[in-house]
Amino acid sequence: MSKPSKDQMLYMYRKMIEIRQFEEAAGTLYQSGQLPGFLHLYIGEEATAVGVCVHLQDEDYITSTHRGHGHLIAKGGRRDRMMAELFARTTGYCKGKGGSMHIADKETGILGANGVVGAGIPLAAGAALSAKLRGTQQVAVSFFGDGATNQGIFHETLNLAAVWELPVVFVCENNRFGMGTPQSEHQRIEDIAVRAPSYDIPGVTVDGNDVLKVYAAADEAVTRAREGGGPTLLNCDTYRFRGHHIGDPGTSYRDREEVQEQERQRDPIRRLTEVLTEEEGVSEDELSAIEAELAKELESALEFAKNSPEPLPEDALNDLYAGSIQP
Ligand SMILES: Cc1ncc(C[n+]2csc(CCOP(=O)(O)OP(=O)(O)O)c2C)c(N)n1
Repeated sequence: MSKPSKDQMLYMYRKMIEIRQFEEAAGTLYQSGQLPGFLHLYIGEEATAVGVCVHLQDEDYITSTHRGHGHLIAKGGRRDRMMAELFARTTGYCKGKGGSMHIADKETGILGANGVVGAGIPLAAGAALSAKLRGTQQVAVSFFGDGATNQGIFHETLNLAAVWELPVVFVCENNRFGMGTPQSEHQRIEDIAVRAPSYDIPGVTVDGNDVLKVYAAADEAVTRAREGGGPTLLNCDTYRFRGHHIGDPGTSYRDREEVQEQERQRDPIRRLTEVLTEEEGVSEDELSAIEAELAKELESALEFAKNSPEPLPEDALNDLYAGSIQP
């Protein structure tokens, strides 16, 4: 099992903190009525995005979901431009017209968050096909939830990606629920990796809240894709600490005690903190300094977003269609 260096662990710690801080701030802003649109928080699932994206280069691609902020930050998305997008400002990644569920950035290979469940899966395969035809070493990664693995497009894409041996990694984030439906009520299987052998590709399940386990499994899957070995289904067992979206108290389909237990036992940031302090000789002070530095950076991101202009009504139809729109 490959193990990250201490520097890589510190990098992953930083990224998980960046995500957690962003999500906590977004939640507070939304609840105080400052953000338009919808919000699905990724809190508790940070290790999956970070443990996978640490293996990707700028030129590699990801496709994301409605719960996408963590994937985007892990892939190199900037928190100031993401926050500006959430505030619907012109400095946002989509000039304020996309919002949380549509953030995309060609420069960093972010092919988009996506409000349609499962819709990012074939986009990643398409990007992987393009890389293969162009003869580059690029890899595409698709993130999606357990609910998305019941969509027809999941099966069609895995089949074709296997047949064409595409450089793609399918990353399922099994956070145990599809909206208010527990996994046991939407599919008979528990281990989603068992779907991989039907397409003759490797399927691996790891503890998605242990960034070191995700790191090792993703290392293998990304290397396989990059070296021409075709796709992998990587199933990360995780847990959503918050409601499905910001307005969901999450009390009708799971017990408060279950959530508290998960938070106590499986917080991915706390787990990496323990490894860093107990095994890698990093002091609590060093970690607190990283947190403080990132909190300051987030403050600037918020200022940037709030002080940015709103889109003008006359620009409403610009950037929506290929080519220019004549009035
Ligand atoms: C095609 C489609 N069907 C239904 C919905 C409504 N919907 C939004 S999120 C969601 C649940 C998705 O669950 P999962 O894929 O497990 O992701 P999670 O929310 O758990 O991260 C559903 C059904 C949708 N957005 N798109």
